[in-house]
Amino acid sequence: MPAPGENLRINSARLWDSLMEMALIGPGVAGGCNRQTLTDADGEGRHLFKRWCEAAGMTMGVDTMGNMFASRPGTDPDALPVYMGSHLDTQPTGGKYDGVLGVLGALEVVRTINDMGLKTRHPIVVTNWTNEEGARFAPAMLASGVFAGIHTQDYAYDRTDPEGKRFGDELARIGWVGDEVVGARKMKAMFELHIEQGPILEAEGKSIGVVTHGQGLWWLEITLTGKDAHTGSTPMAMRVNAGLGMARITERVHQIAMSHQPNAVGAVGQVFVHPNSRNVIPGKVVFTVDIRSPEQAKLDAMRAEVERAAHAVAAELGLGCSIEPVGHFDPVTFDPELVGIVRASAEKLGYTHMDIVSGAGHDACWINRVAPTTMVMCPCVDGLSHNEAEEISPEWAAAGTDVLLHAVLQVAEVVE
Ligand code: HGY
Ligand code: MN
Ligand code: MN
Repeated sequence: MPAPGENLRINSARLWDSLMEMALIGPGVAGGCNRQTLTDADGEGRHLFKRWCEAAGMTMGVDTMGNMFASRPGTDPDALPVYMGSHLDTQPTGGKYDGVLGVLGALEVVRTINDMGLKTRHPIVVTNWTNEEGARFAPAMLASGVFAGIHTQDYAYDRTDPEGKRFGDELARIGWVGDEVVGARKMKAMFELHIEQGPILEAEGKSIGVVTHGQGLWWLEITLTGKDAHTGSTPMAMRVNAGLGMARITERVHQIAMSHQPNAVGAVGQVFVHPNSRNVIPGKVVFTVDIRSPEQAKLDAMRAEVERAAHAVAAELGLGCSIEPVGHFDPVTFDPELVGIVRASAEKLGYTHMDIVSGAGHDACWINRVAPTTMVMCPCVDGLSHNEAEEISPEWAAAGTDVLLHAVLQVAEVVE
């Protein structure tokens, strides 16, 4: 049967209503969301998503990492399913759309297929990946990483949050330890719809990002040890100031990223200062360096330069210095055939589009290791994300979801 014509579109109002309803769960303080992974709010959002999926006639499977898989049967039960999804967990000061658009957009695709009474040869599965953000439990994309065989489940279960709580204990506490073996599911293809989280699409006036690649990243956790001492009575020459070391290394990270322009970024986002008292020179600082590039050579060079700089600064200041990689993936090339299907779907639907490299990491980056995978992107206002003011237009949300609909239907093969 020919693929549906360009007049087949999703129900934009229904999608927007679902996005706004999900945003009420784990609300932030400035209009965004704080639905961090494995919190009660995450658990509540999962239950709502499950209810919606079951109301759309899907059956829900959950694996031992809490990954959720809502299945819509195909006419051929032996055909490998086509997956689409993203993540419902957010940053502490996250927006309403990062990840959520990819999960609820996929749900809207199924709702639309149901409305049209379409059947597909391949089953279709809507997915919510646990702990994509890595904000509470590093690294990012933890559960999709276990699914893809990058991490063991034991490693994942033993990851702790800043309060020392274990991932495995928190997953059990919210009641989302499933019974499926992680990674046992096989896929024909996986699509992830996501906001760009950068300024390019909006600046270029494009509604759709055809994602050909994803940049690689390193998260390097640096621990500097000095000596707690009185900020008033300790002579400057006697100080062993871990906070000063962190400041100098933060500046060096910026300089290293700037020296590798274009296509290189670097910053320090998370810092724990001990004892974090106004009148105590910090005797210990633990902070994470985030460096990224789509070019392997630049990524590797930046890691080496950051580590050299950290040890040099520590030596200057008489500090102890240890560096632990707590997150990493190399630059990603998505499946060229699926990328072509996304591009053709955007063209068929008359949406402006351009090829783009994803600046952010996504579950698709890991699933790309075990199944043909690609992404669809839509713009976001001012390219802003990981900020409660993150915003998109209903039109952009609909455009991305329309493209997802047509790409998935083509790969899942409409039969009647
Ligand atoms: O860090 C990232 O790129 C993603 O938002 N977790
Ligand atoms: Mn995301
Ligand atoms: Mn994010």
